[in-house]
Amino acid sequence: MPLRYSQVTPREVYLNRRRFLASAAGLAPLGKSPFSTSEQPTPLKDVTTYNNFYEFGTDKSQPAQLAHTLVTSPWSVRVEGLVAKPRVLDVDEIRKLAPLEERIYRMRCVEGWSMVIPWIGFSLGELIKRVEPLGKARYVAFESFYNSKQMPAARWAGIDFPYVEGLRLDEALNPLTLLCVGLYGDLLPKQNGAPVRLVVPWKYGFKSIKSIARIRFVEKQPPTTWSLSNPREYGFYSNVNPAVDHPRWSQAKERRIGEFFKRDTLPFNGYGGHVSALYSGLDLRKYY
Ligand SMILES: Nc1nc2c(c(=O)[nH]1)N[C@H]1C(S)=C(S)[C@@H](COP(=O)(O)O)O[C@H]1N2
Ligand SMILES: [Mo]
Repeated sequence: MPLRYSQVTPREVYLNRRRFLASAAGLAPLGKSPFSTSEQPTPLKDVTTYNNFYEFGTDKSQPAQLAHTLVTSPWSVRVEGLVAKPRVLDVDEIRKLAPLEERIYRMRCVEGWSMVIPWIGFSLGELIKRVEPLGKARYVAFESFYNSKQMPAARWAGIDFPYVEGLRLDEALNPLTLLCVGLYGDLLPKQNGAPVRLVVPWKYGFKSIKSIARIRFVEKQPPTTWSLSNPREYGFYSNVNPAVDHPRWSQAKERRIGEFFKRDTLPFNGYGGHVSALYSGLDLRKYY
């Protein structure tokens, strides 16, 4: 098997290259995060060519080929609902809200594959505290940008758009929940959800909504795309759980992209130490 760039490049050289790209992209300075895994990141090529982004087709190779039609500038995100200070933020304002960090997270797709990705962003809580949620706000609803002209393949995807997701407010405030503007030292590629997305590493990948246009604070549990389209198979919580099989396949193991043998899937994708307290008293079989 040929060696990959990331495997033959000394770690220092590739970290410097990333720091260079980051400052070129206006992303510097980059702090390092204590939340990062020390596992080997999945090669950039795989991270950017093996994607789920149904707005650009249901085949995992399609987003890399089709997402160039997404117009990411200008871009604004409406932050609204049950907050004292609703705001419309453009991407530059978002990037400057808090110091950017590199966070190397494990990602686990509900389909049974996983990756390790060096994301760039900051905790979503940094944005949340600036809009001052009201006492009645218990959930956060997220909505992706949708435009049928920029996303012509969406009409064959079999799900409704705009793509919507949601978190309980305490999940959204957990420091692991990342508001993400880049990966591998550079701005987010369009197929990975440019210019701003969510990354929720203890939940199945579909909770990590891409290309966000709207963030709304609400009282009741908001609808989510996959539970709307198939409630028998996908619930609101969707915490990674090797003990609860998907109705059509086991979730006990996963294939790390680039590896041959399967690995055991970990409860909460290995992040239980940070998040399991969020679910004490909740039956995770019922609330899947
Ligand atoms: N708007 C939108 N966000 C989305 C999706 C999508 O189809 N549309 N797919 C989800 C799924 S199923 C996964 S596994 C991750 C994949 O993110 P990645 O391509 O950056 O690895 O994005 C999630 N976010
Ligand atoms: Mo996924």
